[in-house]
Amino acid sequence: MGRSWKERVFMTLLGVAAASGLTMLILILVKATNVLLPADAKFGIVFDAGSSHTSLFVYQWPGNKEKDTGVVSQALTCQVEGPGISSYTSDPTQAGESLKSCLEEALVLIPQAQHPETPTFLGSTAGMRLLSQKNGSQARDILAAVSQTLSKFPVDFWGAKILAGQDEGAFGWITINYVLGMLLKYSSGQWILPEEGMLVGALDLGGASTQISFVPQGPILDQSTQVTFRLYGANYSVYTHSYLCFGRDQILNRLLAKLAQDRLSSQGAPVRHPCYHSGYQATLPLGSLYDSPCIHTTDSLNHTQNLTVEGTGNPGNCVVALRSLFNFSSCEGQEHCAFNGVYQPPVHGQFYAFSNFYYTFHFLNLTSRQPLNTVNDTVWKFCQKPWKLVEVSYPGQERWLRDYCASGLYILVLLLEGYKFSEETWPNIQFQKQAGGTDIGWTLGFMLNLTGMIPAEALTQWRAQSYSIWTAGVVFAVLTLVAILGAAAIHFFWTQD
Ligand SMILES: *[C@@H]1O[C@H](CO)[C@@H](O)[C@H](O)[C@H]1NC(C)=O
Ligand SMILES: *[C@@H]1O[C@H](CO)[C@@H](O)[C@H](O)[C@H]1NC(C)=O
Ligand SMILES: *[C@@H]1O[C@H](CO)[C@@H](O)[C@H](O)[C@H]1NC(C)=O
Ligand SMILES: CC(=O)N[C@H]1CO[C@H](CO)[C@@H](O)[C@@H]1O
Repeated sequence: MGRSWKERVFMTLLGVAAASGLTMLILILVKATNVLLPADAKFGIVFDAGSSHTSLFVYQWPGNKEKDTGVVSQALTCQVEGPGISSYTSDPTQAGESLKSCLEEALVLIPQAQHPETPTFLGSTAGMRLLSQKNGSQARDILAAVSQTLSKFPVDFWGAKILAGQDEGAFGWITINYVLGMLLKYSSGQWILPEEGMLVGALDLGGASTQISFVPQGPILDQSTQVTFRLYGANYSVYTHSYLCFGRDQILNRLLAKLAQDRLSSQGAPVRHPCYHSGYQATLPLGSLYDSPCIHTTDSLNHTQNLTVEGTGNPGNCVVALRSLFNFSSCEGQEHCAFNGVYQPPVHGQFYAFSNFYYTFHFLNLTSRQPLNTVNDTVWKFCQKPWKLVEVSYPGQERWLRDYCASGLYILVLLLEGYKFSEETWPNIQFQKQAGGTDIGWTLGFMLNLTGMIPAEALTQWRAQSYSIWTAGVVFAVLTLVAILGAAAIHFFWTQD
């Protein structure tokens, strides 16, 4: 009788051990397949239609992890041939045609079965903003032509639009903070919100506009410069402003137009350009300068005229000429004011400076966090080099070569006198094109926002699920162990009899 009682307990305990061991194995397998088996990658496509050219970006993320932070990576970039889409005013269909080959390249990379579910966007920036100011119907025609071309592709096309300057700044800020993992961190088994002080600001210099975006130390006193987000359960209040006509190309054109106008008194003489190297000489068509709404015509100018320009290589005079393109007097007597009467709280925290900030400083070898006086010296020395010497030193780079002096000095005037960075805050600026293998710009932030990939609320659900699997695993492990030990004990005493 006693024997069969012990036998039954023994068999029961073995049964429990087997069942609970099996359950534990299944849980481990579930966890492992989640981690090990890559869910099908998903893709998204964004066209960045800038004022001077268009780029395409393909982003990629694991299908089962879209709500995690920092898992979206850049899979491909493609530079569209030809000028920015805003240049196709006389032939809008060509604007659409120009985008085809990059999109075809993207579709080769993305598995065919996924094409229909690949969200595809086109965002255009200041070049189209200017065109829509100048001639709204031309801007609409171009967007319509572009949409018509892109909607013929087997992708999930979400449309082509002109981004507001404020969105361009805000999405750049989201991109850099997302890529750096500043919005959410995974640490010791859970998601945590990083401290606010870790957030970085974004400095973007496009062809036609420039953006500054950061979280200031104090409150933002002018609501028109504030954007607020709720990301992963935290609220962010970001200062952002976009200055139209302060992009690199527009500044260079405005500078030339200003110098040409100032020369009016001495008709016929060549324009002496302090930002071009000494010995540089060129004849430029004057008419094309006045196409832009950034440049105000004075009637007395004959626009069909060609302009003869001579470089003088004088960085001091170049800075004076660049300053004259800013309106600093409109900020006089106001405490938190940048230029052109725009409110700006004092810069705060680390900044990433990308796009033309990066390209210009990369050429000048100034992207390794050199101190301000080194940067100043380097730019001034470069400006003072004779054109002959510059030309032979950088063969094959003729296209922008004459402009690095002006854009280098412009960056210094903009950052120091415009945005009010100082010798003290200068080391907080990093000139960088990429972070974590992803180009810094507005495109990633734009796609994350539109596809709802950054949830407003915290990742509690994910955490709870992961936590309960983990707890259950431990419970079953203990149960298995107890049952096996129990069975062993019974067996031991039983065989003692
Ligand atoms: C805009 O462009 C169209 C065609 O290119 C032209 O017919 C029209 O007059 C322009 N409108 C303005 C306000 O310049
Ligand atoms: C600068 O801004 C002020 C105030 O907005 C304006 O009165 C002045 O005309 C501007 N100056 C120039 C040179 O544009
Ligand atoms: C940047 O560095 C490279 C390599 O050290 C050098 O050849 C080039 O002249 C430098 N460029 C400038 C603008 O100083
Ligand atoms: C900065 C920005 O434009 N954010 C937008 C993100 O998307 C939501 C809706 O999906 C908009 O309401 C926000 O304005």
